[in-house]
Amino acid sequence: MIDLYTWFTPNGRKVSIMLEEISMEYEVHPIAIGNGEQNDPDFLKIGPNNKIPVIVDRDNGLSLMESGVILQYLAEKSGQLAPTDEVGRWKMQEWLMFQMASVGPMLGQVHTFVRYGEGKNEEASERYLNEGKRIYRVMDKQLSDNAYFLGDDYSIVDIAVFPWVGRFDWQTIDLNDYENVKRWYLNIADRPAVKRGWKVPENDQPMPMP
Ligand SMILES: N[C@@H](CCC(=O)N[C@@H](CS)C(=O)NCC(=O)O)C(=O)O
Repeated sequence: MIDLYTWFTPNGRKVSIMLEEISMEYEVHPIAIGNGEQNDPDFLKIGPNNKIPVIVDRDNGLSLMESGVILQYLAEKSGQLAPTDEVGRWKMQEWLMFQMASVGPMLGQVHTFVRYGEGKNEEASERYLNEGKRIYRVMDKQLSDNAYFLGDDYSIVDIAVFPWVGRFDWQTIDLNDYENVKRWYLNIADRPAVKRGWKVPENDQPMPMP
């Protein structure tokens, strides 16, 4: 049984989608980041970086922050959604680090400057939107020869990237400009576990469709 501390944001949704995919039992503890609940002293004991998501595994008492680590932990615990051969494991690290270091942080800046701060800082908006578009081109190329980021098999890398692409509307990105990303997105959006995980914690945000 996993305790999941989360909110309906891209990083939070990675973990709820993963838990739904592997059918692992979990209890949701909503942390309303807009109300500052991530700064609560009790939350900081398990999430010292003031951010969701965080999990606690009741089987062994382990608490983990950082979505990339949480996804790997759950893949290992369930024996699902991660390659087990040496080359496959390194390619998984490569693309997971790309998500954690580029997709998330840069598209997060696009949300900050292009959506929330629209018109306030043109230089920052342009810089991050250009970098965001470059990242979409990298993803489009990787998905041009591959059904999923790691090839033929759906994995935690796809789960890590999906909720970020799932804000293409906020990013003013037209998915029709990235046809391989669009095909990949529509395929994953259709998975029942992904639809369930998107709704955690309960929210009425529709999954945008290109
Ligand atoms: N590198 C972290 C980033 C987590 C993160 O940025 N979480 C956001 C929501 S998507 C958050 O909790 N923000 C609250 C805050 O910054 O105060 C991860 O991947 O888990």
